[in-house]
Amino acid sequence: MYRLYTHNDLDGVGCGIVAKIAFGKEVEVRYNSVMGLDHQIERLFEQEKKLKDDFLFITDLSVNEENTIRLDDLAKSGGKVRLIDHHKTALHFNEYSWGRVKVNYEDGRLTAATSLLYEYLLEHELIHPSQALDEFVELVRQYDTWEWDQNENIKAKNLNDLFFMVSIDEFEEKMTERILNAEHFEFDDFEQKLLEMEEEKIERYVRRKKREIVQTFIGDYCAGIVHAESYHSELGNELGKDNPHLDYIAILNLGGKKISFRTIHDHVDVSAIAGQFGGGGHAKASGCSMGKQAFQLFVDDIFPLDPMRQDAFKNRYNNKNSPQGALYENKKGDKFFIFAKNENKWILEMNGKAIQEPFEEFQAAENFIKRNYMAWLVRDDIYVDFLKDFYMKMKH
Ligand SMILES: [Mn+2]
Repeated sequence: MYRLYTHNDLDGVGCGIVAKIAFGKEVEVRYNSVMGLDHQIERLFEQEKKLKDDFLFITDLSVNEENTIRLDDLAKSGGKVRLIDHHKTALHFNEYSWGRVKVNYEDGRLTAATSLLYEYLLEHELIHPSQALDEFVELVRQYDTWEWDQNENIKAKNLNDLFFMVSIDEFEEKMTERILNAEHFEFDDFEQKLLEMEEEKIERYVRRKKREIVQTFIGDYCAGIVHAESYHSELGNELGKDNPHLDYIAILNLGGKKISFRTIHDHVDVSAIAGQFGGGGHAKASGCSMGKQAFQLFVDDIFPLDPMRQDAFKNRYNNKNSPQGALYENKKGDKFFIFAKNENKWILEMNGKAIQEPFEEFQAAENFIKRNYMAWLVRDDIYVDFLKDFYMKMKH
């Protein structure tokens, strides 16, 4: 008997699907939340006295110290255990004979739990490879590592959307059957239609959230904070790209008492930020449960603050990166003007006076005023008035 304990996200369920394809009825699969796994493993050890006869896989998740000892004892007494994961925070399991943790492939691509499990089973000739299965595993990997975004592989994102539209059981059953019977992994017409509708719905949701985001400093980092129950990955990505001056985006789910952290930057490791609150994850995507301290910092302290003002987006004249100058304003009415003296010398004026040394890039100047003054790009009409004054002053 095979047993698989895995995560309840797409990558975790991808492991379940791969296991069902390999072992059919010979495997029992359990899907768990990050927080729920340890309890389930503890129960398994309590209730199942003949674990030594089974093969136990744990994928896409880590276990706590007590369960590590249980697993190690089981392995040492002849039981079969494998913990297969791709999270940096799980690398210490490689010290055990049963740990198989790998973050990158030799060529630099990121791994996923689904691709690692598939490769493990291939290597031990426990699964028959097929074109459709290869394609499915690669879609899951690209989604989980966010490589799909760079590769513009919408199919990978669609797979995750579909995953959230149906129950885990339904998804597992449908995908397993499809991979076993089809030559290539494809969506059917009905799913295509559903996915189009879902995409529009997500766009509207993200647009609404863009108007609710709040900016604040927490420690040394400038954070964007937003409340949202769904679409965390999409939100983290869109809000991050829209606001490159923010170090990371924190997405709060008060009902679930959870926080997700996302960043688009290499200089921030959000697994470390989540770690401060007892959570973990990847450098660019992580999460924690919302304890008292996190609630204080991310909810209570910022509740009185107004949301960030959005940059004007229909301008013809007042545009970012324009050498003639871009005009910003803040709540106090201060005006910020960024213009180019030459190719890599961007001057920043606040209320008509140059502040700071010139910046080498426009973005650095904008980051400075957005982080320190919460300024936004103003609409064309204000820009035109400003330029009129500017010109009049020069005449006198
Ligand atoms: Mn994963």
